[in-house]
Amino acid sequence: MTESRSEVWGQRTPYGAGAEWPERVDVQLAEGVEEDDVDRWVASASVLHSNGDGLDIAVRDDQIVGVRGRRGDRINRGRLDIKDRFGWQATASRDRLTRPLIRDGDSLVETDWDTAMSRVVARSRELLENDGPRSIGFYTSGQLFLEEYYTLGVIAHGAIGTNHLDGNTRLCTATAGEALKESFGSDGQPGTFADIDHADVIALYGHNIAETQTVSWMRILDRLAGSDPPTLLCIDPRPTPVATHAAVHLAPLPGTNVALMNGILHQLIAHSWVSHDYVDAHTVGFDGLAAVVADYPPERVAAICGIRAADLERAAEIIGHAERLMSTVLQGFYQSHQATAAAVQVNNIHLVRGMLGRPGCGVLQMNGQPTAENTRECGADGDLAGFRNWANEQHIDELAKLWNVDVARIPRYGPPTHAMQMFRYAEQGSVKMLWVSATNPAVSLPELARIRTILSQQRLFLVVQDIFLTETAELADVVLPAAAWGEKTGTFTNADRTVHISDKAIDPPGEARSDLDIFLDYARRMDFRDNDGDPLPQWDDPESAFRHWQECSAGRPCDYTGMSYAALRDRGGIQWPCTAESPEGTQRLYSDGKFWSAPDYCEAYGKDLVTGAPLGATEYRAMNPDAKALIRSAGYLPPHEPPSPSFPFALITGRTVYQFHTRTKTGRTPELDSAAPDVWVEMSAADAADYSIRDGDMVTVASPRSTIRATARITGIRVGVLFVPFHYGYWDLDSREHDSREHDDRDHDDWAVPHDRAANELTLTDWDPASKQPVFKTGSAALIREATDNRGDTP
Ligand SMILES: Nc1nc2c(c(=O)[nH]1)N[C@H]1C(S)=C(S)[C@@H](COP(=O)(O)OP(=O)(O)OC[C@H]3O[C@@H](n4cnc5c(=O)[nH]c(N)nc54)[C@H](O)[C@@H]3O)O[C@H]1N2
Ligand SMILES: Nc1nc2c(c(=O)[nH]1)N[C@H]1C(S)=C(S)[C@@H](COP(=O)(O)OP(=O)(O)OC[C@H]3O[C@@H](n4cnc5c(=O)[nH]c(N)nc54)[C@H](O)[C@@H]3O)O[C@H]1N2
Ligand SMILES: [Mo]
Repeated sequence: MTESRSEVWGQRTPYGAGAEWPERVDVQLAEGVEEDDVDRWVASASVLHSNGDGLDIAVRDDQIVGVRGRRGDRINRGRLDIKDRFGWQATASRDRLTRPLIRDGDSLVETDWDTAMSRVVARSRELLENDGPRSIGFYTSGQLFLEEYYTLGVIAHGAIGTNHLDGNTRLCTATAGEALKESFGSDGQPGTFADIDHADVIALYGHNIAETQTVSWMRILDRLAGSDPPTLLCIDPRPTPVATHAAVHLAPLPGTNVALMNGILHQLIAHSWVSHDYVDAHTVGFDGLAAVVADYPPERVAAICGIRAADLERAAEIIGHAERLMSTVLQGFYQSHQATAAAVQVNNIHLVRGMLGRPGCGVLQMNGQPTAENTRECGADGDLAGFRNWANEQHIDELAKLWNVDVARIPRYGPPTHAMQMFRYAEQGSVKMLWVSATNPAVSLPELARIRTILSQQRLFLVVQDIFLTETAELADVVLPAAAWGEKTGTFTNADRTVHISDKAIDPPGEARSDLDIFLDYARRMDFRDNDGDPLPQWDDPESAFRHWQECSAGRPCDYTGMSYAALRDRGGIQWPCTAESPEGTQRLYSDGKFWSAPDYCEAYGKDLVTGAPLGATEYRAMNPDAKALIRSAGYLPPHEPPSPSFPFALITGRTVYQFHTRTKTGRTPELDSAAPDVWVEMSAADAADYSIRDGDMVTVASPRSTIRATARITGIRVGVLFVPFHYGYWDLDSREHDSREHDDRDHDDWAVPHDRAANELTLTDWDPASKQPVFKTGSAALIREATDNRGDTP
C-alpha cells in the first residue's frame, strides 16, 4: 500500500493560538488484526526520528502486530509518523542477525557468544597491555537507550580510560549541542514542542520538518488551519513542503547560512528591533555582534546568498515584529562548513529579541535521532557524563567519585576524540580496535571509498553490534547480534527533553541480546573493578543502570532525580530537569533569565567559532563571570569546495519522508520501501534543459571523489544545486538475500548493487571547526547525461 503525499500528514484537527492541540489517535495493525485481538499494549515511543512520539506496541501471540499512538502523550497526542506506522515490521525480518559471527579468512561464520566475546576480550587485553587505552575506540549511536550509553561511557571513560568514544551524533546533532554550549554554557534545549501552540512566527532553518518530524508538522498544519495562524519562514534551497506554506522562503546558495543570518541580525539591529533591557540584563557580547553584522547589509548578503534583498528584509521584518517567535534548526545548518557559527546566530536572534523561556518563544536546536540527546547526556558522544566539563578538574573528580575509580583513570589529556578524528586514527594505525554499535558508517560517513579502506584494514580489529548484517558488519572481525526496539527495556529523550520509557514487548530472535547485556557481559569478562574491588559498572539491568544515571545527573542541567520507571510508565513523557522541587518536569528552560553558564558549572568554556580553538577557563571567566547568556559572532567564509568549471553544481544531500537513514529498517518495510525504492537526483528545470535531461532519465553525478548513477527528478530546487538522498547503500531488499551462515563478501564481489548509488561516495572529508560535524551539504558536483545505459558514458 503506497500512501499519497498528503496522507502522510493525515486529517487536519485545526486549533487556535494558545488552545490545546486536539487529540487524534492513529492506529496501524497487521492485516486482519483488530484492536480487540491484541493481547497486550506495551508502552514505548518512536525510534525513527527525534520527535519522541508516544505510542503503544500491539502484541499478539508474542509477536508485534502493530502500533497505536498514545492519546494523552504531550508530544503527539495520539498521532503517528508514517515510518512508525509501518516500520515495526522490519524487526520481524527473516534476515535478522540471530547468532554472533566471527571472521574466518574471507568469510564470516556463525559461532556462540562465548567464542565471539572471547575474541573481543582477548584482543582488548592484548591491546591494553601492549599499546594502552588509546588503541581502543568506540563508535556508537543516537539510537540506543540511555542506560546503554551510560554503561558504555563508564566502560570507556571509567574502566578502560580511553578518550575515543563518540556517537554518530557527531554526524547529526554535534552542532546542536555545540551551539547550545556556545550560547548558554550548557547543552539543553531551551524550548518545547508546545511552543508551536503559542507562536505567532515559526522560522525553520535548514529543517524539512514536514518530512523528518511529520507529527510536529501536523501540529503546525493544524495551527495553520485554525484561527490566528502563525507566519512561517523557511530557509532552505529546496522547495520543501515547509517552503510551500511559508510567507517568505529564502533559498540561499548552499553553505552561505552565516551570511544570511548576519544579514537578518543586521536588519534587527538597524531597525532597533532589539530588546535592550533583556540584552543588558541577561547577556554578554552584544557589541561584538553588532560590529560583525554591520558588514552585512541586505545588498551584500543578497549577492553572497543568491537571494533577493527585499526577501531578506521582509524576513527580518517578520522576525522583528514577532511577539512569540519560535525557531528550529537542523541539518541544512548543521552539516555545513560554518555549522556552529550559523546555528548560534539563531540563538542570538532570540537573545537580542528577548524571546526565551515564555510560551511560543522557544529555540529548538533540533535533534535528529530518537536518542541522540542521551548520547550527549551520558557522555557517549565525545563529552563527559552529565554535561560535565572535561576541562574542569572539579567535574572529573565528581565522576571519579560517582564511579568509585581513580581520577587518573579518566582521560583528560585533551578534549574527547570526535568521530572524524577517530577514523583518522584508525587510518593512521593508532586506533587498533574499533567497536561500532548501532550505526552503519560504511554508508553514512563521507567519502565512502576511504571509509571502506579504513574499515577493511587487516590491522584494525572491527567489532560491529547491529540487528542486521549491514554494509559495515560485512567488514567486521566480530559481529554481535543485538535485540531491537520492542525487544528490550530502556528510556530515551527526544528533542525537547521529554523522556519516555520503552518496555520490552517480545523476546529478541535467536540468541540476540540487548546492547546493555552485551556491554555488561564485556565488562564482566574484562573483569573491570572499582576501587572497592566491586564489578564496574556497578549495575546489571536497565532499571539499576537508570538509578545510577540519576545519581550522575543530580545537580546537573539534565537532572533526572525526580523520575522513575514507574512514573514514566504511569504518566508518559516527562521533561528534564525533573527533581524533587520540580516533580512534573520543566517545560521551558531559562524562564528566569538565569543560565547554566557560571564558570564553575558550565559544560564548556566555548570555542572560537571560526577556528574551533578552545577557550581556557581564565578567558571564559573574564568574558562571562556572572552566568549570563553569550552572544557569539562570526564573519562569513565561503564553502571549502565551491562549484568550479569542472564541477559546476553545489551538491547537497538529505532525506525523504519514506526512508530512514541507511534503510536497514525502512528498506525492509514494503509500504515504505516501495514509495522510494531507489536513489534519485533533484535538479532545476533550467539545469535539466541545459543538459537535455528529461525527468526520469538515468544520469551520472560526479564529484572530485567518485561518481554515482541516479534517476533525474526535475523540481523547483534553485538553479545550480543538486540534491541526492543519502539512504541508498549496496544492500537491496529485492536483489539481495542474506545467508547468515556464510558471508564471502570482504571483497564485495557479490554485492548485488555496485558502489554507484550511495550519496556519500561523493561527499568530502571535512568538518565544522567548532562542532566537528562533517560537511554533508556543501560540496561540488558535475552532471553527466547518459546517452545509453552504459556506465561512464560522457555527454
Ligand atoms: N523520514 C525521515 N525522517 C527523519 C530521518 C530520516 O532519515 N528519514 N532522520 C532523522 C535524523 S537522524 C535527522 S538528523 C533529521 C534531519 O532532518 P532535516 O535536517 O530536516 O533533514 P535533511 O533532509 O537532512 O536536511 C534538511 C534540509 O536542509 C536543506 N539544506 C541543504 N543545504 C542547505 C544550506 O546550505 N542551507 C540551508 N538553509 N538549508 C540547506 C535541504 O534542502 C533539506 O531540505 O531527520 C530525522 N527524521
Ligand atoms: N550524505 C549524507 N550523509 C549523512 C547524512 C546526510 O544528511 N547526508 N546525515 C547524517 C545523519 S544526521 C545521521 S543521524 C547518520 C545516520 O547514519 P547511521 O547511524 O549509519 O544510520 P542508520 O541506518 O540509522 O544506522 C543505525 C544502525 O543501527 C542498527 N540498529 C537499530 N536498532 C538497533 C539496536 O537497538 N541495537 C543495535 N546494536 N543496532 C541497532 C540498524 O540496523 C542500523 O544498521 O547519517 C549521516 N550521514
Ligand atoms: Mo541525524
